[in-house]
Amino acid sequence: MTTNSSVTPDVDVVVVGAGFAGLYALHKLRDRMNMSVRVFEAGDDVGGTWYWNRYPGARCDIESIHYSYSFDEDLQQEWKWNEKFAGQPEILRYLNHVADRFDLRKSITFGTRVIGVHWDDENSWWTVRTDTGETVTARWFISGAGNLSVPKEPEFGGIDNFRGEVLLTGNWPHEPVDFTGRRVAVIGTGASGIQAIPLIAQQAAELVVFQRTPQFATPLGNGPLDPEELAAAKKIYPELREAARNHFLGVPFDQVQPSALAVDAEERRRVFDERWNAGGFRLFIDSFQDILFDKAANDTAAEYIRERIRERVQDPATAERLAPRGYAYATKRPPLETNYYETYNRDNVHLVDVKSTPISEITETGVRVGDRTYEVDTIVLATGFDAMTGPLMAMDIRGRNGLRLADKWAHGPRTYLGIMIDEFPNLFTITGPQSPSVLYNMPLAIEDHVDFATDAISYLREHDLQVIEPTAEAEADWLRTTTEIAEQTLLPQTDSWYMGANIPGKPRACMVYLGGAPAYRQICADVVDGGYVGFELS
Ligand code: N01
Repeated sequence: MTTNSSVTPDVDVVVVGAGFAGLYALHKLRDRMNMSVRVFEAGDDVGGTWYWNRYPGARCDIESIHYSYSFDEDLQQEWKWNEKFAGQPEILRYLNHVADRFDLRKSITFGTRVIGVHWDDENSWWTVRTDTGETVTARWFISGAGNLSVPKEPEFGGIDNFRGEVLLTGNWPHEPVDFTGRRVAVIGTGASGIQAIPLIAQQAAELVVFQRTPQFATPLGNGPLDPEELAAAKKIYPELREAARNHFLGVPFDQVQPSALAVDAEERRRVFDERWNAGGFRLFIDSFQDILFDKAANDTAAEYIRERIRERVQDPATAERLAPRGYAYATKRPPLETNYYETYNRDNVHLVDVKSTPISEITETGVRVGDRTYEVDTIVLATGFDAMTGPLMAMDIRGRNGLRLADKWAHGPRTYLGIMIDEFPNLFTITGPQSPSVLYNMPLAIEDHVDFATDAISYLREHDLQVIEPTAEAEADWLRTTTEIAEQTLLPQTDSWYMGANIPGKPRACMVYLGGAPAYRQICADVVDGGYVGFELS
């Protein structure tokens, strides 16, 4: 490795993205570590996920008290959440507040997409190119490009032929969309579709929902956040954060019982009812510990949810079509809902099953399924994302000797700890594939990863070093570890974006570390305490 230390790059660090990850990384590097930083953001303002996903009903399904930054005590004390589960506008206001409070915008170049990230072997730095023609060199590169930021291309064609309006949940217009009097198609019933459908149904003249796989959706349980509850939480915020970080999902739940099979049917029902009524992710993560691991335990939760769906949907045939079968609960990311099932009791809402007969194409006037065309004025695509790897692949990242990340990951992602990649030195993937990421409360997952990256940078600087890179061996071990843990769960048996299985041709591989946030955090702490075990520093 030849490092020409007499020349310096344009900046110390380039960061991609101005969502939760990019904003915190910028603040930490620039304001706390006094480093030079450029941030590039494709959107015209801050917010990331919460900038793009403005569809009706877009809302976080982790409680607002917990789904927020913990890095600054004054910040967490001064911000007042209005709802138990914050809607997209409230979270976007929060992120704008953070940007203003720490004067972050001046270091961010908006409306600019990174289209090339190439390692310079001679100088040991990254050369970053943007779609506006700018080239910047940086010693370190931090991707805060998100996990669910590249929309999936649907399998059916013809969208360009449609004469009406096509809307994408993940890239929603900034002006409110008025569906009054319109015939609307929603394609997709994941978390986004399930949030949008009840609100679109209230306005549209007619709504046709195209469902491929029914979901195990459970109640969100939203409402105004009692100011007294918020004040009480703020008094113990540091303890709440600590408890959250020590929980599998990054929320301070503490009612979980060991096994759904160790109790009788009556007790199981009591636990499920209580968690169902309390809302949020409690049924999934705070009922019985073996739900994600044991099919028989999982079946008890799945049957419970099917029963509750049947109670809420008046037409038995529609209820059966909405009842998920053939895969285990929570092996697709479980959506949380408000009035979703009741929406199908409305006369203006129709459910079309496109599992057995898929959508063949979009025509000039509507959605074609088999020999029928559903004529509509507006099509809403809630068809999901090229999750986890898509945002990284989209930047044309090339490591040592020009190795393309797309080639390195041709058979699935390979990382060490989900944050660094062998042959891609000094590049940090915040909440990257094979880290807990989407199965951990995101702001906390992001803070942990940004802290890991910035601590590593500080360590290098303190030791007069410039480059950190995982060893091939550590990376191979991590792949083995994440795969072995995944195989102990039910997740690999289901086609989901967790497995890369929502995109035709994408390699099937588990995209998340399933050992839980506390175990993962301990592993990372041990790596650091051991002097960056599994990394080469130079
Ligand atoms: O995307 P999805 P999403 N024909 O991939 C269907 C997070 N999120 O945007 O299941 C017909 O889950 C597809 O069907 P199938 C959260 O992590 C969080 O809804 O592949 N249908 C599925 O029903 C979530 O998991 C919140 O058979 C087609 C849907 O489209 C993630 O983002 C809110 C199809 C896609 O569902 C992604 O959610 C929203 C086709 N050709 C999102 N192609 C919070 O509350 C796809 N589908 C925080």
